[in-house]
Amino acid sequence: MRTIDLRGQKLSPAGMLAAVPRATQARAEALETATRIVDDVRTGGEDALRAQAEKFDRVTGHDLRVPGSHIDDAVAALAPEVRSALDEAIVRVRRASTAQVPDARVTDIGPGARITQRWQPVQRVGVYIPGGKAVYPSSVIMNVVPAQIAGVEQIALASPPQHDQGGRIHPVILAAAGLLGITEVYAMGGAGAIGAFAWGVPGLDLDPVDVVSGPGNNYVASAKRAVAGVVGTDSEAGATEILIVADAAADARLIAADLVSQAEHDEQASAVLVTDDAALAERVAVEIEQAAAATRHSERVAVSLAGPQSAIVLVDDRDMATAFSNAYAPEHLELHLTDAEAAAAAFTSAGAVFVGDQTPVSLGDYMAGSNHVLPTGGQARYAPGLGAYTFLRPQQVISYDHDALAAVREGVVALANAEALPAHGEAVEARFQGAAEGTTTL
Ligand code: HSO
Ligand code: ZN
Repeated sequence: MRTIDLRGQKLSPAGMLAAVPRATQARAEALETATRIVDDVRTGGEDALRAQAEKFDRVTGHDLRVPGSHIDDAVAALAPEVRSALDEAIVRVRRASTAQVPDARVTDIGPGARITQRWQPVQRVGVYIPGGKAVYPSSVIMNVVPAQIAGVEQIALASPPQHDQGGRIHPVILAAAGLLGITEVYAMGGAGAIGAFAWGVPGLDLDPVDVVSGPGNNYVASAKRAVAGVVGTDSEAGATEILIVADAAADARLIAADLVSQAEHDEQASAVLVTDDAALAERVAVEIEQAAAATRHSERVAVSLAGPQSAIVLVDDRDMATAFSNAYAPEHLELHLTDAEAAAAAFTSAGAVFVGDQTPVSLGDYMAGSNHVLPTGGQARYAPGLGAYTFLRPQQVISYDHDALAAVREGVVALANAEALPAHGEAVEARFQGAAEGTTTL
């Protein structure tokens, strides 16, 4: 892992970003391919999905709609410690997701004039869970629980059929769905699954959904772009990122462990340490060599840590560390600072902030109660992670009575005339003329 010394340099946010460029993905080609696959499903339905399963998953003759008994079997087959961990994670994510549902709010605009802001769940959601190199039952929880807490009535789940499981989907993914009471599960993968959710598949009784959520590779992300405007989608999750800001008192061993933990996901993962203490930087450089060599996925980790997207960054002071982190807007930010609680307020751009050295990202990946689907690639500058609000639409309900309308009657007419839309004004005037005059209450 390289060390970049930015001390003494007066860098703009863009200059800081240039020092540690993120890995980029080839989007144009993936979008073209994904669009073709999604269109195939729209026109070819079940046949197209089967052809795609044969081509991409090497699976034929499988159940596209997973029978309920398979879900029950998967739950029954869960190892007890995995089952209780999933149960505990569900309880915790439910608790935190509940706090994400805003109460309706009524605002009195004037006498007899009221606007209610309420939050409506979408009716139907399709959750996509990948099944290739990365098999994450925890992601089932992170997508399904917020949707359930939001009040979504129908949740369907899709995951690729596995060649080595006789065309069934990964058993622990299926079991996690079962624990959450999901009964509509499809063995279909990749861009085709996104197309099936967006357009529906009549032959399978699969109705189109309102929102598609869930992680996936470049093709899945591109498929979500291809169906934008047809369905809502969550934000695109790219390669995992961890940025740690640490001071002189930080524990180098813990920092190395946490950097390696996220590098384990992907060769493209970014692992960045930002510190103003050169001695700590040296200690971490030593620790991380050892930790990276000893870990099970050491090859993948080595590629991630050696890449230009990973670095130890030396800065002048806390202010510069904060500025760097806010410019970078990491998916995960860990604060290994003596005053971490107080310092957290200044770190405004991060998918999630992990405060203090007893709060590692891998806690958040499974058990903290927070969501692990978070914005990557700097999207944390403007986008949130997945939450109950992903499945909610704020909606304004407007209610005026006759007198309240009378109070703004002239203003509406004036603006309508100014826009050369006189019928707009006339619609208001109609309430004050003829039979309706004085009797209409709106
Ligand atoms: N760190 C990943 C989520 C995950 N980790 C799932 C383990 N399983 C992206 O936030
Ligand atoms: Zn992780």
